[in-house]
Amino acid sequence: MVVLSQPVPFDNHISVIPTYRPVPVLTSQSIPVVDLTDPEAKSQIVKACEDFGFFKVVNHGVRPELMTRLEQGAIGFFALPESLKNQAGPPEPFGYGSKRIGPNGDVGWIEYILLNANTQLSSPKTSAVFRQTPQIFREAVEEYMKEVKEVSCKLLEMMAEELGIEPRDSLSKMVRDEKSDSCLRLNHYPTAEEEAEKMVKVGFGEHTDPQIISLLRSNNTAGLQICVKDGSWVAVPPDHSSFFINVGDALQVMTNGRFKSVKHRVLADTRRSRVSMIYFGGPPLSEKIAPLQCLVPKKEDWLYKEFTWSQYKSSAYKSKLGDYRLGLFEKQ
Ligand code: GA4
Repeated sequence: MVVLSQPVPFDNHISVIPTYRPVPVLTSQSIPVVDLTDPEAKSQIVKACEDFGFFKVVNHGVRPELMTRLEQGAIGFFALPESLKNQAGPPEPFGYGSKRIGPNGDVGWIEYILLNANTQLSSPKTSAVFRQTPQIFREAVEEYMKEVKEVSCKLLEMMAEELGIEPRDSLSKMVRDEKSDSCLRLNHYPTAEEEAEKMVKVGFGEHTDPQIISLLRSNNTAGLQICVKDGSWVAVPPDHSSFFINVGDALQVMTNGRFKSVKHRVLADTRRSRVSMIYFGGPPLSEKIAPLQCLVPKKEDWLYKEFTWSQYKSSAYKSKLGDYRLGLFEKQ
């Protein structure tokens, strides 16, 4: 592996997309919105996971004050001088990163902090994040992780019930496990006012999330786009009070392809900065991932081979962001 010691200049290799081809904006009619207090919520969630692998959740129970507190803390960190931020980087994969995403040459118009949900206190790079920030930031991170983990587990239990998966906690227990390999990503997509108006920068290139489920919350700056069934990209209107949920690769496998791991990307807004926080609910490293027996009893009907989460992760970290990672695990 080639290790670059110099930072990549801001403009180098970051893809740009002409803005004269605007993508359709998903309206509240077309984007699935699930109110968690609605008695129909379970069936709506399953339909959204089948049709889009993506939906928005309202009435989720996470305190708006906590969301704002975490956002403010993240803004505080990103406002620090580069030299201090760099003490928490480069990410391995946890810690502070700027422009480079993953170890294989992907770049974006972004800076970020990646935190492991379980060992954040013991990793040297993430301890450096908290050394540079006030104690209230660390507290906000911890409280937030607890609350979003609960929402993730609730969603996974609602899915399991609707799909008839027994026991009901078959999916959620992987995320609830104290060894669960979950993480939190805090992203900052800076403004780019000096840039030519005709082009927008790719903040985070197209990819699917490897884990089971992702919960994204952003400020009110646009940028997130999802790829729908016909292959076209649609812009998701931002909503700082809601969560946007992505089905991840592991859930696609466990449902034998019934739920789709949604391809998504973020285009940076040239005038307004975007701050997002994403919780990725993942299984423990030793967990075996395969289509669930109760959904697909006959092994010959399985579309995927069984693998451990640790095997999937190591292959993911050998891939480029936009690669189709599930290909390696499909049955011939
Ligand atoms: C995409 C989803 C999450 O942000 C992430 C990313 C990870 C990283 O940034 O370290 C990866 C990417 C993500 C998938 C392929 C590999 C790993 C960068 C990369 C090129 C934290 C994750 O789990 O997978």
